[in-house]
Amino acid sequence: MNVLRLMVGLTLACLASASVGAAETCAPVIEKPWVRAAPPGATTLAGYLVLRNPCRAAVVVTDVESRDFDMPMIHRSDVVDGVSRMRHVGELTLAPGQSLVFEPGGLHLMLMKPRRALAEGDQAGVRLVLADGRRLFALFPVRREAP
Ligand SMILES: [Cu+2]
Repeated sequence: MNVLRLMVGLTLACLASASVGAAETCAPVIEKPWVRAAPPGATTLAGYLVLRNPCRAAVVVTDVESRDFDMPMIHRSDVVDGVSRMRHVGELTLAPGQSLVFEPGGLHLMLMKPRRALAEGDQAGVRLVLADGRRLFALFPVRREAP
């Protein structure tokens, strides 16, 4: 009887910790990553992706890091009075279930100062930094057109 009770208790404890663990490890997903191919010697490339948050909690993206660029940033393009301009984006919040599309003419990764030549077919390593300290890594293939 006591053994049975102990086992039931342990099982419940395991279930509880498993569900807490799942909530903590749920992470947004980088989908369709790519970097637009640029002429040799280009000092800036642009990266695109879809960032999907399948979690039950909102997530905040605060920065971007890359082993292949000295100065990666998150930018947003918009048109003001007929003039296109880019602004640095500080923080991006994704509600539960929300997807953010990084695409030409809108939100994009501005990848400045490449550390190596990146030709079509190469892959750049890029990480998005979350407010809670986690990093989302993806390989961004260099392509001429969107996948
Ligand atoms: Cu830009």
